[in-house]
Amino acid sequence: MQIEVVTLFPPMIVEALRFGVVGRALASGRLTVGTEDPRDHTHDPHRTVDDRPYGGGPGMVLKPGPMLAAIRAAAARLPAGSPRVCLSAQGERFTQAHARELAGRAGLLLVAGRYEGMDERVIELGIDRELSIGDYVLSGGELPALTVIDAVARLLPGVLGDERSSAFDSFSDGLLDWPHYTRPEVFEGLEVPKVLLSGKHADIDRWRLAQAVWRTWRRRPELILGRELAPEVQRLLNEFLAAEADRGEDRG
Ligand code: 4G1
Repeated sequence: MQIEVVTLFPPMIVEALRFGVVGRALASGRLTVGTEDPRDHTHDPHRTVDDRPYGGGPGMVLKPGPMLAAIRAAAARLPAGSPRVCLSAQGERFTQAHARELAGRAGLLLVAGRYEGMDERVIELGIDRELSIGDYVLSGGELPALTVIDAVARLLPGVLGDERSSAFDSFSDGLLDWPHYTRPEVFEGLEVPKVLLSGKHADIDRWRLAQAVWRTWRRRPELILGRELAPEVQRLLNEFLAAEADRGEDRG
């Protein structure tokens, strides 16, 4: 897969991608990431990329000319029809479903903003969709772009060990993780749950799934409500709810 990022700070993207799983995806050539700097598409001596907002107010806005020229230059290196995505707080919330969808494409263009954001006409002319990684104020779209690249890269064929990808396609998909433990067996007086030491793999699988279901229900019920559940997950949830009702814990 080929990803191009339009950013005023190319090293922020390139340097951050050198490590771990994504670093290896790049080294193996399964992923390539290029950058395009809007400053290289300016024509004045100061290489100006920002200007004051029409209508007044604080802050600066990215000038449309250099932004759109950079988007077009980056898009020209990608397969025709590659999605052009702007990272912005106004976007749809980025989820694993978006990551899966984007990982199925041969190319992807990501545009990171700075200052107060982009001239709206750049979005109209050069962007297909806007994605947001969450509701907080940031100083730029680079970390969101890196978030999307990381989530997408791990879904590319051959990037992860197949053990893990297949485990995540099973019914635990869409649930929070179960608790993890490694040696030592007792740490600062806290023991590893006995079942994990039993060597009974069916029991261990059941325990992990139960932990994932219970934790998800407790911490992120919206991940479960209104979703089609695997029968195994539904059964565990029903057991959990029945036990909760018995203990009268449904009042909080
Ligand atoms: C209005 C958050 C503005 C921010 C409301 C999530 C935040 C890109 C994201 C902002 C950005 C809220 C994101 C804000 C983002 C131009 C430069 C836009 C940075 C910028 C809640 C600043 N997911 N924010 N504006 O943070 O790019 O993708």
